[in-house]
Amino acid sequence: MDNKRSWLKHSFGKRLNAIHSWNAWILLLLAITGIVLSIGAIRGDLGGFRVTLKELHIYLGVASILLIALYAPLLRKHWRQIRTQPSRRANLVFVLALLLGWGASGVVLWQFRHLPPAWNNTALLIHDLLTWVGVPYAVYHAISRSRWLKRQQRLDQAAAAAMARPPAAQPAAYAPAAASAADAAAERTAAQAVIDALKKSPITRASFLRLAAGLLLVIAVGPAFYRWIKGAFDTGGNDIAEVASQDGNRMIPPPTPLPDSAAVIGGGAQGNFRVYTVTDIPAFSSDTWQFAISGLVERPNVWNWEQFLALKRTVQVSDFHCVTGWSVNKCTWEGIPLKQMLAAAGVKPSAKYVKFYSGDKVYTDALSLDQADYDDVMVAVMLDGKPIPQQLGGPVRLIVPKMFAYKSVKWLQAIELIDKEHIGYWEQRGYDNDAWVWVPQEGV
Ligand SMILES: Nc1nc2c(c(=O)[nH]1)N[C@H]1C(S)=C(S)[C@@H](COP(=O)(O)O)O[C@H]1N2
Ligand SMILES: [Mo]
Repeated sequence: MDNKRSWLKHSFGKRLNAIHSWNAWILLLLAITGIVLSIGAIRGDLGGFRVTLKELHIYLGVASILLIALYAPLLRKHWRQIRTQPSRRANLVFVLALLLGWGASGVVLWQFRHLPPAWNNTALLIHDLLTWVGVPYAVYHAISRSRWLKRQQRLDQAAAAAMARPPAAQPAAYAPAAASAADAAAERTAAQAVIDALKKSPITRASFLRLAAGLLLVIAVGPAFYRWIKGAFDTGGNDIAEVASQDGNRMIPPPTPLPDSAAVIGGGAQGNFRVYTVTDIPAFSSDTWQFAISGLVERPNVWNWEQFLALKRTVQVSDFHCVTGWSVNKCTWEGIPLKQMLAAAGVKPSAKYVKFYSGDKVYTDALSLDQADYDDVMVAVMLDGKPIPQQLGGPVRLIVPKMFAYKSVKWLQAIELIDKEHIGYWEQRGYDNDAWVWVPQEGV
């Protein structure tokens, strides 16, 4: 109450200034936490801190929305105040659009559990796009309005004022035509100086610095932005081809696709995978690669690549959802249904859980036997008729379509039947052990 009264007692200008600087600080922290969160390659280094960081990012986002609410009552007066300054008005409209867009898409991403994956996907796209545009804009805005640049601007103005002062009286100029040759030479130099000054481009120090800052930003951010745009709006799964072209796996022979897989019955994956790993990306060769099933089973088994390729495979089309909001729809996966593998191995009655080991030697996850019994849980070998690229978990990865993709262990090399619950890599670091993707509830 006290706070509220003192807030209202402040002058309009003071309140605006306070909101402006709070907004700047919150945006800075949001940008830092958000960008760190979005870098796939450092997920492993962040570990459990990632989850804390995400919470922090959400709190900051909520604070930023509250700040807009605090600003809303001042908007009309502020708008009128800057009516003669179109660049300020443009800036205000742009910044408000950014903040509202970030806020709305952020809330969707935060509440993803209660929303269809398609919403998530769109929200993430918007959130990312606004970040690509907004963060460089904010940096530019901060530089071009900084005290440092304002000082340069004052220097420019001072210089211009000096130029405008009339030159000191030059008695020589009024001398009769009998002027000496030396006087004529001096006159020529002075005249040339005027012409040179007129030839100089009107770029002032301040506008030059502003231009340089803008250019540097474009150079720094441009290429990455271009790559992101290309990936984000390319729904044909081009990225998979690009990722496949950099494959470091040497698996010989390559698997021969089944007819459904060769025909890509799903029509081709829609969307782009973000390559996630918590270790360096491991590489595999068919000379040494092995796959094992063991633990509480009647018939433990180990296969080499050729033997593994002889196992009976099926084809399924399913969607792939990461808990951070992106999805790849209509993936045509070919592989061995987990169910079939478990049946062949003979699960002992004492077994309760299925544990999955990645060839990166760090990542693991687990399913209960009930969960493992879903028909679409697959030990996948091919995606859209091609070997799974190394970066996407090839040669063999798990696919659990009904759950968030942190269950879909990449570089899968071993399955162990166990009797105690195992908490997977990300679940140990704060991810929900209940990984079911939102599904429309029928009837109930
Ligand atoms: N070995 C391993 N498997 C993993 C991960 C990982 O970091 N390492 N990340 C998981 C998460 S959170 C997701 S969203 C998907 C990402 O799959 P992709 O890298 O093929 O896009 O893999 C899952 N499986
Ligand atoms: Mo994920």
